[in-house]
Amino acid sequence: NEFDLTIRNGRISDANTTYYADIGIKDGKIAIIADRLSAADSDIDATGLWVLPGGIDSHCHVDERSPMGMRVADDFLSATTAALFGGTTTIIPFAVQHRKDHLPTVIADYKALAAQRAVIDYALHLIVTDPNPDTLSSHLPAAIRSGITSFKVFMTYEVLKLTDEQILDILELADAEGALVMIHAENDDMIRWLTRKLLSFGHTSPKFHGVSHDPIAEAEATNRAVSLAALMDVPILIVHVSGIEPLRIIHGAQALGLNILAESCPQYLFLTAEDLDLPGVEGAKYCCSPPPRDPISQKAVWDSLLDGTLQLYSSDHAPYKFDETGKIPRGEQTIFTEMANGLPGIELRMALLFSEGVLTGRMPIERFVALCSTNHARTYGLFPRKGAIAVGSDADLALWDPTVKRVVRAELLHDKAGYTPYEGRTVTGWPTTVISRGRVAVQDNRLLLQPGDGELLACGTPEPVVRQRLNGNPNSVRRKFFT
Ligand code: DUC
Ligand code: ZN
Ligand code: ZN
Ligand code: ZN
Repeated sequence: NEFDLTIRNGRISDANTTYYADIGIKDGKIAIIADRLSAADSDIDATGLWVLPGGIDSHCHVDERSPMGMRVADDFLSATTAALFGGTTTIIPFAVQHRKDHLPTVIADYKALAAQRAVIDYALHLIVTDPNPDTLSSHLPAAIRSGITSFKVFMTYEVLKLTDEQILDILELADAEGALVMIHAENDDMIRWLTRKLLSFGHTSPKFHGVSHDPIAEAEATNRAVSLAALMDVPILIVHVSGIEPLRIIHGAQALGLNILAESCPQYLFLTAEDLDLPGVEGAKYCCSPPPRDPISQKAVWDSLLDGTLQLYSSDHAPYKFDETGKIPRGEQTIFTEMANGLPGIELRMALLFSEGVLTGRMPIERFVALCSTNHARTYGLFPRKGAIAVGSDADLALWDPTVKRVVRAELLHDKAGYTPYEGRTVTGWPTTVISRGRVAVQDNRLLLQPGDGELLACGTPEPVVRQRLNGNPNSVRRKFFT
């Protein structure tokens, strides 16, 4: 047979359409999609299964130091293994420049960590905390040319945040060099003021993390980020949008024709502030920034994923062990300002949405594929190599069994956090077979790939940057006078 692997009798969905066909794979790529193929020596009967593009998780933290100096629990082996078991075949984590770090060294070190351990393909974003002249004039342009075409900037956290003026510099550079800027939008001063007042009243338990990160602080910074983007007439991506207040601002900016992209994550669909209000430090298991909100915000995130206000659904996997080494540095004595900010979610990201969105009839399967895979590939310049079931695309596929029921247990997951905020939930539907570049990667609950099998992907120019604005800001001072 002319193919290395055939997948037959499956129900295929991409971001646009659903149909029944057979797939022939050769040299890691999809070679043919046809009504009927004869079986290759290696053949999978996908009768009853849904054949989807492998997921792309474009927001996850792997082998990274947190703003407070803690280290995330996952390295590239555990993170990519967990991703793979959950149907994700590409991840895009962050190489972090801490202040004073020499950017080329940061990137080289991070690539070395990944190359030894990743089992699936990965690309990289940068986190830029020190946009000094060297970084702006030579290191970032070089990084972009090498295939790192997106970077995240923070408006909060003392050790990470940029001033508005620095963000304008970054936006200008991104526009000139063809990169996409991702923004963590929360008002740092509001959070600090609220935190100080809460502590002075003796409010130290985990739930006050949520109180200190008020949605107004997120909405204000979102509006400011949108304003900076409008001034420059440059696209931006607002990451981890938590609820209705920032969504109103994003929706309004999009209605004006500004190219504002936005992402949300499982914690904003499936958790609320009440989860942070568990006895003792149990609530720390649900501590992330921005924090989970209320049912009104949950519904706003659902609606925005469906209507296109949000284009991306990522995990924001930021796993910290629930002990003194990670999440709660002083054990039972830990106060909310010391808890690590971040949740594990790389393995369950898609299964939660598949179960609660697709199988309940709330979300069309094609929208699920767009939100979990295709839109990530387009947004970060990996399409159509990734995120598509098409001739010539990488054979990264997940075969979902929509009848499997699983009770979520931390010990069944493959990340190293050791707990899951979704413990005890039942999900229906699971990717029982996963294929990475034509190799069967997970089958019968076994990992069939080796550390180092994953490859570094060079990202092209992000599609929102290529396509530029809808009508943009025709009055942008910069467009008029500085170009
Ligand atoms: N931002 C993230 O993107 N992840 C974890 C914590 C944070 O503040
Ligand atoms: Zn230098
Ligand atoms: Zn963030
Ligand atoms: Zn994150």
